[in-house]
Amino acid sequence: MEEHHNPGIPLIFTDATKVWKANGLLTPKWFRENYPQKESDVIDKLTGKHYTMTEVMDLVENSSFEKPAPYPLTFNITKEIPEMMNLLSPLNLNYAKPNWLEDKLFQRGNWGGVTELFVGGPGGRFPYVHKDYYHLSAWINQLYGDKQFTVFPRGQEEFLYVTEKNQWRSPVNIFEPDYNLHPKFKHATPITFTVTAGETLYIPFGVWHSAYSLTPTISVAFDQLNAKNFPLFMSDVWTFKNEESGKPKAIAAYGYAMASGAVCKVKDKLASAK
Ligand SMILES: O=C(O)CCC(=O)C(=O)O
Ligand SMILES: [Fe+2]
Repeated sequence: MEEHHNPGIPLIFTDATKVWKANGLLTPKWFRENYPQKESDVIDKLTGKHYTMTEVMDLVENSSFEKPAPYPLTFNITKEIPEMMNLLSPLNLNYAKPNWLEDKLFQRGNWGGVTELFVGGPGGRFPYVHKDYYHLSAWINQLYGDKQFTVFPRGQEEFLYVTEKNQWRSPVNIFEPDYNLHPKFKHATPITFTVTAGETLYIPFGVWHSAYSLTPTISVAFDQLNAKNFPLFMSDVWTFKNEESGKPKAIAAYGYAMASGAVCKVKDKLASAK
């Protein structure tokens, strides 16, 4: 926690996914054979339809650095491919604990408790540097191919031109920075590294990051919430709900989340007392 979580320095677990049946199993071929028609979250701008798994795999296997496939191409595993969850068990890898998003109380609220499949091709860049909504911590499990990540340790918001308006996304194009427009970006000290099949990347909550697919890649990402990020999470619940649905709904959601957090906190205490 002191060396990685607190300063916002990412951590790679080299073999945590060995407990998952999915480890070594998930390949483009496997998805083509098992779920050819599953629909991606992403819409093909030409046809107006969601890309199917077959189309996604065609896109990433034909992607190149000169002409990259759209990135990210995602699938909501929790909702669209729930039968895959048994290949990802225990979801927490026995490391991402405690995780209140695994509790039924938080699975109702749609507060980021989804397990997502990310598919990419060579040259595919996450469109912006960002921090994750609701201040959740992210666990990104690379199961096929190589993906490069860029992470900014805590305290570099100024160099990323984070403002009230750009609270979640930086306007800086970190891949091709324009130093005339963003001169302070010169002072940023990003950490750039590659995560390969079988490895798990932990990005602590509130830490700014982006991704760059180097080969056809498949990863499974899930989020983590517990007592550490709960206060920031609650503040986001209020802000997002208030903006989205107004004060009465925000009060209800806030109350529900607060009570759920209190229950999870007690459950943590009981579990650690065992
Ligand atoms: O492309 C990736 O693997 C990173 C995705 C990410 O940072 C996100 O969805 O918040
Ligand atoms: Fe993210």
